[in-house]
Amino acid sequence: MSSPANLTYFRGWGLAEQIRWMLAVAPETSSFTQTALETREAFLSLRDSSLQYNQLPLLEIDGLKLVQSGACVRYLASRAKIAGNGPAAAARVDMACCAIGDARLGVVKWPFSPDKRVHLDTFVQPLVNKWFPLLEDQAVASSTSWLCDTPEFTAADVLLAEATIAYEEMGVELSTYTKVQEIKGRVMKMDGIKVYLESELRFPFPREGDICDAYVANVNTVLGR
Ligand SMILES: N[C@@H](CCC(=O)N[C@@H](CS)C(=O)NCC(=O)O)C(=O)O
Repeated sequence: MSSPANLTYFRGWGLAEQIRWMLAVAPETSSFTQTALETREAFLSLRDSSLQYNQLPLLEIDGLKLVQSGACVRYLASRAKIAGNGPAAAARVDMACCAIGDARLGVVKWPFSPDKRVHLDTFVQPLVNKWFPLLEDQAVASSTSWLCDTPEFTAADVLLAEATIAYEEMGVELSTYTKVQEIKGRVMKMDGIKVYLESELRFPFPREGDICDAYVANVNTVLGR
């Protein structure tokens, strides 16, 4: 890769955090850079030059300007050869990545909910109750140590670890999902992930208070809301 991949988003997690983990996990892309937009003007200029559907995140890699977070994850998975080997495994991995994306909706919406306790009780916990037992069952049924029954880890394991940590940051209790926790533990020990989590590229989770308010203000300024 001639120049490092660059990810453009806001100063926070949102739809970009899965992409950051996917970049971090692969040695070829772990030295990525990022641009956190601060102004409406910067967004409008970027929108006109680079955003195919007028939306962030934007991943610039291999001479491409990729948008749509799911497409970015898929590209990185395929590039790092962690998308599943062969059509059947690739479909299993893709299904799991999409399911984890559904399960993760509570993370994306979290900073924007005015009452965190209500959001936790009415939106986050029902999502967790729906998805984590299914993901745990899948991990238990797998004949390997990884979610999708693959001999090596895949993008689904990386995204599962990321979503689990995000919910734990909100104070959701997930310790009973023991297989999910095992996968999370192994992903967190991966070199690129360890470096990323301790680096300046990693934003704090906008749990509440100043960090949350600053993130919401950043998004609203950039999107002109
Ligand atoms: N499905 C898209 C959704 C992207 C999206 O909604 N991005 C927001 C920021 S998180 C955005 O750019 N909104 C501006 C707009 O839709 O005009 C993805 O996963 O990337």
